[in-house]
Amino acid sequence: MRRSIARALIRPLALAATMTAIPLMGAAPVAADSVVVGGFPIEISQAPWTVALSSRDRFGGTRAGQFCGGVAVSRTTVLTAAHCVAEEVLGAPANQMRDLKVIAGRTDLLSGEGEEIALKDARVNPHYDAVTNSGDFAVLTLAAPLPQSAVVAMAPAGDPAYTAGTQAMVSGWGDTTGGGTYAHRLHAARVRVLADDLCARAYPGGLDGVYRADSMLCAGEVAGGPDACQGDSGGPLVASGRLIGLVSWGSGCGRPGSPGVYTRVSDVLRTLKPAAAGPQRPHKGS
Ligand code: 4AZ
Repeated sequence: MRRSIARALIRPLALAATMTAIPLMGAAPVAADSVVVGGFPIEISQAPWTVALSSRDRFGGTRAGQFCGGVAVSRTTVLTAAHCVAEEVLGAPANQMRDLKVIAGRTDLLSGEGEEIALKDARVNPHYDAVTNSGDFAVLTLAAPLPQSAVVAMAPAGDPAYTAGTQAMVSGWGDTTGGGTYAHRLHAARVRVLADDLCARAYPGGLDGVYRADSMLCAGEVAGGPDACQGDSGGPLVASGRLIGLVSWGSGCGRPGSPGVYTRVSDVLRTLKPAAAGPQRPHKGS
């Protein structure tokens, strides 16, 4: 049981919501730490690259079907977490889901603001490892372009934005308390890039997962507090105006000694074929 609860804590909102044996309230041990995720509401104009992934068919319409976050890296390309669009979460391969959409330009999920865009293609990183969580990203191609103003640049390897101590901001519609309180307005939290050994020590392997510095990025506050949480997965961590991470996993939310773990965007760039990150993809999805 302990093991399965620990697994549940590093799964997206989506999987938690679809698991009957461990419903959302299975996240209770996190709330028992009385953590506060330490964010604040923002307007979408303050982080216009933040998008919501939605499937009303799969997750219900009360929060516009939101189940994960994503980030626009070109007018027709959105990055998200691989674990958000894995078949076990969606119940079908992402490319076969008719109502899988990206919601852009919307602060409040309950409003009709912005646009809902269908997908032309969804590709999970073929090197994604669901056991270690390494390579946790997927590339979504949109059926219609976003405004250029919604696009954020990806920080290349060696960018000083990856340096420990750098201030960054994470945004999403996920759990704001660690206890299953899902936001309907967009929230953000200020976190700091942390040294790899902090996460290596926090996550040496075992129940909570293993930190791999080549494909993951460690961020949060050493003392706990501001952090991403369930439902934020796939969303952006931005520093100095550039995308450095995608929300991926962690042990609980905002706990001292358990920083947030993000997909390292320089590793995404290294893995992607150059064409896949470009503004246009000429081929049609399957
Ligand atoms: C999740 O389950 C999740 N505190 C995302 C981020 C973090 C923990 C869990 C980091 O989607």
